[in-house]
Amino acid sequence: MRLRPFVDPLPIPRVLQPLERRKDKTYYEVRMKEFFHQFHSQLPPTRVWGYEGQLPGPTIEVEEGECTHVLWMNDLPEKHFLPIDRTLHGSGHNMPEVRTVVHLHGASVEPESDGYPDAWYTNNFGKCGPRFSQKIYKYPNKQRPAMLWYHDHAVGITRLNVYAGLVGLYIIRNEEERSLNLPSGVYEIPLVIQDKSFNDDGSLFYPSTVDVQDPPPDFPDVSITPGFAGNTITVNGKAWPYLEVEQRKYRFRILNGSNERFYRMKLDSGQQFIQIGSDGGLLQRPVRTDEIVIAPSERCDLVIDFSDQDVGTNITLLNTARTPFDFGNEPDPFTDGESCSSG
Ligand SMILES: [Cu+2]
Repeated sequence: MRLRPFVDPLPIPRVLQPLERRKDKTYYEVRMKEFFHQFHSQLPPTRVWGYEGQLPGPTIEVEEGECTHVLWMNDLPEKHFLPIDRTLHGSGHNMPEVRTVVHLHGASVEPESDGYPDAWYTNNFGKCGPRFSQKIYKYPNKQRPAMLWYHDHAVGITRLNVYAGLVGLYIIRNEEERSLNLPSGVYEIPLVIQDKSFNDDGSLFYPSTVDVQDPPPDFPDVSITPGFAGNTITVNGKAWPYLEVEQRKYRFRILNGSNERFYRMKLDSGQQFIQIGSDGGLLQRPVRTDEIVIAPSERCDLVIDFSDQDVGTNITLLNTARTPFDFGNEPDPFTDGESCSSG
């Protein structure tokens, strides 16, 4: 089925409220769940996994230096709904199918709160593996304001769990950044970009058979897929959404949450982006640029000025990167060549 682009409005992930905010500690609880999510109004609801039953998960917003504790709870089913590649390290038949551990990407933390791949835990159904289903992680947030992201990191199935929807944003702020008067509130828009592919019944597609044409005879255990790029670009959990904007400046905080797809983004209006930040926070000074390349896991912080645009103008955010980057297939202008539109 060919999905019509730009029919669904861009959703904005809600900001998660802590259960407790004290002087010395802020405490959050986040539950990983299976649920059904509609990626496009032409698609039926799709089985996904997400934090707090949302895709992307709720955004966690903290102040620089605010000591934050998060209880990450695994409430997922016993079986994975995506095909597990048993040839990958850490993903053998002796392992519980559903393993999770949360990594806050870009955060400076103690090792026991890092969420390294072998620190996984199960939902406690399994007979093997550690007998617990939750962990408290501590985030000191002693770093510059920046947009980080949290995502699953379990050994051998990280790519499946992230593709299933275990993704969310984490924003560190401070007074100094607020004093810069950057577009904020409804004028600060997070964009979580992920590529997906759908089966005809609306379920998520992920390769389950070896896509190497002639597996070497002496190496029969070849991995199912070295990498996977979906043909449908979703932003904040919607396929090709649109955003209505006013004639003013907006701040866009972009995460590439795709498995292997890079994006080379530009605006079809020929406008420039004003890049103000990247993974680690604000740049020393703003940079004007015609296009932005963003690799998986990278973030970029952009200002786009719509004040010179006429009312009713449609502007499309285009992607021109080849996949695999930057020698594979050219993007199809009707599918992975566009990500969202504003007008
Ligand atoms: Cu990461």
